[in-house]
Amino acid sequence: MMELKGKRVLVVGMGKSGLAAALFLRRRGALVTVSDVRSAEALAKEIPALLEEGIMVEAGGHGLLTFRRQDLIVVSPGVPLDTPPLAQVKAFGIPVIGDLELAARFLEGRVLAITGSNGKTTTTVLAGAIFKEAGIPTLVGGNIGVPVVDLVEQSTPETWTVLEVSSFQLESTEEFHPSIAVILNITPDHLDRHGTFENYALTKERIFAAQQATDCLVLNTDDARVAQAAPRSLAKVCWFSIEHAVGRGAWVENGFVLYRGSKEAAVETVMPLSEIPLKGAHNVENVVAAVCAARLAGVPVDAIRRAVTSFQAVEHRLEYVATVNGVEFYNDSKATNVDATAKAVAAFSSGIHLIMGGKDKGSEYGVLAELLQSRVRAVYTIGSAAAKIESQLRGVVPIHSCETLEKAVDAAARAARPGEVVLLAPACSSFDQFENYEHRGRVFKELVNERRGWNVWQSA
Ligand code: UMA
Repeated sequence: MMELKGKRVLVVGMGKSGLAAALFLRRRGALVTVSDVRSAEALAKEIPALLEEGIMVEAGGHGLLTFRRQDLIVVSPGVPLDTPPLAQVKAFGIPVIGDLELAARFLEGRVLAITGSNGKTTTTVLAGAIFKEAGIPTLVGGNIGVPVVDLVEQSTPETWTVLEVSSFQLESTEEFHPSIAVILNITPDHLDRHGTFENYALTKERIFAAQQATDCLVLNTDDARVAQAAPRSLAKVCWFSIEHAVGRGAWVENGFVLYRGSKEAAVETVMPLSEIPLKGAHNVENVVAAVCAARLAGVPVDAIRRAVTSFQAVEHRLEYVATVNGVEFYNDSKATNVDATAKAVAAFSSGIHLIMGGKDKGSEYGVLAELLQSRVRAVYTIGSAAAKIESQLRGVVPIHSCETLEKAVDAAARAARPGEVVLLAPACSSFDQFENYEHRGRVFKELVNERRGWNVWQSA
C-alpha cells in the first residue's frame, strides 16, 4: 500500500472524481492541492469545502509551478494526459496516475471490472444486483457516477467491488488488477481524445494488463476487435456470445441463456430469454456478459435468474418514458456515440422519430444510413454537431434541423403517429447544451411529461 502521509499530492480537476480523490488523500495525511481550469466563481461551491479540509486550491488554470512542486499527481478521468503542464512534469519524473489507479492501491477484496464502448453501466448495475441477490457484500461504482475512490473505505477482504471503468480511467493504470475483467464491445468513441480507433482499443485492453493466470478475462466473441485481445492476456479467457455456443463461458441457444465453466463441464441452463425484462439485442449481450462474470465469481444460477428477472432499465439507457397519444417516448441520452445509437434504433422494428446531435466527438454518422433507412421515419437534429450529421445523412431519411431539444421533441411528437416511437439517442456528447447526459435525459423526460398534459388539453 502506498504511503501518503506528508506527501505533496496534486489533484487535477475539481469534478466528482477530483473532489473524492482530494478528500481521500487528505484523510490519509497528504498535503493536497487541487487545480482546475474553471474560474473561482464557477467553483464557488467546491472551493470553501476544500479549504475547510485544509486542501489548497488553484482555480482558473493549471500553473506549471503548482505541478512541479509535487510528489504525486492524480488526474481526473476527463483531463487528457497531454494537457500541457502534465506532459511537462512527466518528463521530470513526477508520477501521474488516475483516480482508478489511486483507488486500486487501497481497495480491499476482489474487483469485477467492466469496460466497453456501450452497455457498461447496465452490465455493471446488473452484475452488482446479481452479487447482492446472492448475499455477497458488494460495492458498485466507477465511471457510473460513484467515484471509485469513495468505495475504498467501505471495502473489506470479503467485498466484491463491481466497477464500470472507462478508457479515460484505464489510460493511467499501472497496478489496477481486477479478479474478473469484462470487455463488452469496442466501437469508435472518444477519438477526439485517443486519436485513433486502435489507440482507443488498446487503452480498453489495459483492463487486463496486470491480470495473472488466476484471474479471468471475459470477452465478447461476437465482436471481432474484442476477440483479438485474447492472445495478449495472461488470465483465463472466458467468452460470451448471443450467436453461438462457446467452450468456456455463457451464450444464447434456442431461446435460453446457457453457461459452462469449461469445455468438459456440463452445460447449465441459466434462464429463458423471455424472462429478460430489457429491450434490445444489446441488452441480451449485457445480460449474458453479467451472467458469465457472476458464474465465474461462484454466484449460484438461481440467484442470477432472480436478479435478472426483476431488473429494471437503468435511467437514460433506452428508458421508457411515457406513451402520449399512442406514441411511445424513449430516453437513451446515454447513447453518446454512433454505435449506441445504432443499438437503440435496432431495438425497434420501424416508425422511429430519432432525435440526434449534441457535441461531435469526431464520429462518422454515415455508417447509420442503412439502419436508418429501414426503421427511421425522420431525424431531428440538435446541437453543434447538427450540420455534420445533416451533411452525412442527407438523402437517407428526412432530416429536420431543430437546434434545441425542446424544438426537436415538439416536432417529433407532432409528426409521430400512434404506434410509432420518439427516441432520443443522440450519438454525441451533451456538453454543448447540457451539463452532462443525465441533464439532457432529464430535460427530455420533462418535455415529454409536459406533453402528457398538453395533449389532454389539445384534445379537450
Ligand atoms: N478539468 C480541468 N482541466 C482539464 C479538463 C478538465 O481542470 O484539462 C476540470 C473541469 O473543469 C471539471 C473537472 O475537471 O471541473 C471535470 O473532471 P472530469 O471530466 O473527470 O469529471 P468528473 O465529474 O470527475 O466525472 C468523472 C467521469 N467523467 C469523465 O470521464 C469525463 C464520469 O464519467 C464519472 O461518472 C465520474 O468521474 C465518477 O467516476 C462520465 C463520462 O462521461 C459519466 N464518462 C465517459 C463516458 O462514459 O463515455 C468516459
